[in-house]
Amino acid sequence: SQLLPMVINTWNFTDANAFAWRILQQSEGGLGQTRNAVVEGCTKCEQLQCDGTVGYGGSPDELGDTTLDALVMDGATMNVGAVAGLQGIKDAIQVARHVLERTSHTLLVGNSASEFAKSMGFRPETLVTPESKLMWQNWKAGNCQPNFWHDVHPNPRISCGPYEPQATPITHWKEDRARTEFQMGHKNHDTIGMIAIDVQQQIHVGTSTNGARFKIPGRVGDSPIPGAGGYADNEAGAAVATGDGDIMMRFLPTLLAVEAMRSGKTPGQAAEASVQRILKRHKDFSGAVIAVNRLGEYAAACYGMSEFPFMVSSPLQGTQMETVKCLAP
Ligand code: SD4
Repeated sequence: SQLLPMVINTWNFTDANAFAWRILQQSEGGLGQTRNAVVEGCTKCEQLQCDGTVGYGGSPDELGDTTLDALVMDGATMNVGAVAGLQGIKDAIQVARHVLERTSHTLLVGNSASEFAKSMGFRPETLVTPESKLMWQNWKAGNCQPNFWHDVHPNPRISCGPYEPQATPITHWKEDRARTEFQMGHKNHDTIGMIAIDVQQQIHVGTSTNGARFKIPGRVGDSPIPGAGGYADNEAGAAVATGDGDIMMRFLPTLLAVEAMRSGKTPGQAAEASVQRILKRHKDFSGAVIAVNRLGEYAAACYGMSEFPFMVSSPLQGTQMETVKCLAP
């Protein structure tokens, strides 16, 4: 196929895509390089703090801390390595790769994931920056602030805190600490989800994010969950998702998309069906799904914004940004 090898990822994360693409070029047809490509491509975003929503120094939680979620999935073996709520280590997807390659486990969480990372030689560092601290202090003080979606969303949403107890206390919750049902902070998050395929149709998927702004500590989104934030199966294809993880993860949208392609749907039909599945039950989510079949044919579907940009590199077109119009409400 002239479409392969290829690298495709969510949002306008050009540098991450170009970097992954360069890694695929290190061997003819990208052979054997797809894991390196997605891991190094997502690492690039972590280092660049893409959109403030990947890597350190973004999306402070209620206590002002930044924690990271990441996943790597190998479409040949269906092996997965993932971390969630990783604290104090910047290289989330590299740690996820270590979970994949050095353990028999799939997902490590929180402080224990950090301990694992340290045992693998990763250096502990604070993920808090002056910017993330200020963002958190403003939120604590109850000041509204525009979020990071402003360039892609027609109506920038405003996030405001702290959470109010509900009028009717939910008594079974410890300390009556009920939050407002809807936290505006959830509405800004631009995960990188990346798919790389070589000429032999070997697929890897990677994701990395710092999750949702002002989340309750311990909150984990879709990104490190196989089938939610990303999924790969060499026999069918791969998909990645971005957006409102709290909602999306309930529907396993990337598993749905891959299974749709397995049963003969085009990537376009698969991506749209998976977004429609969520929409059927939730009208107030924003998100996007990219689907790629094993031939390298691809498509994206989205909802809750006007359009969704994504990056594609392939032999025919080099590295380019594309956009897709989102489904109408
Ligand atoms: C999350 N889905 O933690 C992730 C964030 C994201 O685009 O996708 N941002 O909810």
